[in-house]
Amino acid sequence: MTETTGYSGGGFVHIKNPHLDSMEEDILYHLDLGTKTHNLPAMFGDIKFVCVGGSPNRMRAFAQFVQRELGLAGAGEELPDICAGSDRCAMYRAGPGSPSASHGMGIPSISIMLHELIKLLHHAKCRDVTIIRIGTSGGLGIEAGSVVITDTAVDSSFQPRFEQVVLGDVVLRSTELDKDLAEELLACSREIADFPTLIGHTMCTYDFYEGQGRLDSALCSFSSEKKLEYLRRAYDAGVRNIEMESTAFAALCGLCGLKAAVVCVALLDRLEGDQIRASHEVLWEYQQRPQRLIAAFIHQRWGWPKGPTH
Ligand code: R2B
Ligand code: URA
Repeated sequence: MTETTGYSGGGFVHIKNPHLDSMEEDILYHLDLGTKTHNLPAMFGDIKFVCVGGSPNRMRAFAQFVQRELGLAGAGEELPDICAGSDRCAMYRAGPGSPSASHGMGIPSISIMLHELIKLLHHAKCRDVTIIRIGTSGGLGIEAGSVVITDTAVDSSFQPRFEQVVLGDVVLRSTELDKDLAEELLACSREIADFPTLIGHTMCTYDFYEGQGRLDSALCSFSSEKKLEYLRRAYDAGVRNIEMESTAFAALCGLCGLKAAVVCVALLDRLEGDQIRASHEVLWEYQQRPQRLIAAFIHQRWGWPKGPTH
């Protein structure tokens, strides 16, 4: 069975679960929020834009960065973690109606967080929400430090699909992302001249080592030639970077009516090697590149005040 993306009218988040309506209370366990304990419409009803990324520290840095870049009130002050009661996810307000939240590493982690985040948007009655995942990745045939805007998330056979096992059956979900949003982001990148940005397919794997064809794993059953042959086939199929969340992200957001994009910086070129050798300073600067692009996007889309771009 294949489930495909569909946007409904009204811009509401679609929750495709009839059981939710009959629940007296919905506890969003990993976010430490709930429909009885929190006034979700008052806290989150103004959300138009959500940015998610792997690490709590990076998402706090992103919220602080956006506040600084856009000269918003509260810039420079300590930011409270909205999900402080949970050590699984962190959430910060990057500005009016725009939280930034962490999802951990890999598909199981991002799936849990997204189910709860999407229900949160539904309970809060949010409309017309855009969601962007920012992150790191391994590049394929591109310069380290390049930023890839994903047009299509593909699995490790280069197919645009996400396999979810439901009650023992495999359900195939489409991994379409919003093409117009990707183009809008690319247009914003032209304002930032000091790093390359491109659109390409992103391959999503279940593992960082064997799953991404690394030779430096604890177990390795293939030769260097086989690895390169696989990565070249991925390149020829249009893949320009590799990470670990994009197919699940694209599938869930698409099915629930959120306009979604994935923007990741490449920490290395996987055709050149496997180990991430750049210094902490260089990696820190690389990780700021997707954040700078998103700040330019927020400025362009919502007209927020604009501060320095770097
Ligand atoms: C990119 O980087 C992480 C692995 O180092 C993973 O979460 C991803 O998608
Ligand atoms: N994240 C990944 O998933 N792969 C890389 O090579 C680098 C970052």
